[in-house]
Amino acid sequence: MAKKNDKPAPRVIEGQLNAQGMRFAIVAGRFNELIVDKLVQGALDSIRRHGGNDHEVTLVWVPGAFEIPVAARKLCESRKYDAVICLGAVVRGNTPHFDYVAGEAAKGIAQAGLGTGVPCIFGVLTTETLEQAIERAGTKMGNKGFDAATTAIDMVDVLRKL
Ligand code: INI
Repeated sequence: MAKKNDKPAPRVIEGQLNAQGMRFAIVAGRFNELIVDKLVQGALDSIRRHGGNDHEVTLVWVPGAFEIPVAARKLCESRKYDAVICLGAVVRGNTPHFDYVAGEAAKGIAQAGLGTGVPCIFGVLTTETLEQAIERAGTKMGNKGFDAATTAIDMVDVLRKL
């Protein structure tokens, strides 16, 4: 029984990590494909381990991270998916236009989600070196693709409750 001076508890809304019946699109940038393929495998692993099904996943490859937003936006607008998971690897060592590629990818992915209301998840590695990217693609720093898919599952469920 509540005591006289007890403060009321807040109503907490949060997502459950159950991907059963959820439909996902994954957009993957082919540039640095060896790394991005590991992110894709990580994302699929998360979806499966949280009760999702490969039959509910569509994988779309685009040339590089710069092209992810236009494909992500179209997938969001199709209303066929509960979330769109964007995966890529932009490595500063590779290019003088790192900031443009990484910046446009981040901005465009955010706009696709905000403009459509479909959770559009930023799973693009932006690192100084190839080694740092490898560390985040299933070696000592985990797998950013797994994390991105887990975030997608969380967001689908929490948005359904709002
Ligand atoms: N695309 C990436 O996904 N990662 C990179 O590291 C990268 N570098 O280094 O240039 C990259 N460039 C290609 C870019 O995404 C576009 O595909 C290209 O500019 C054509 O629009």
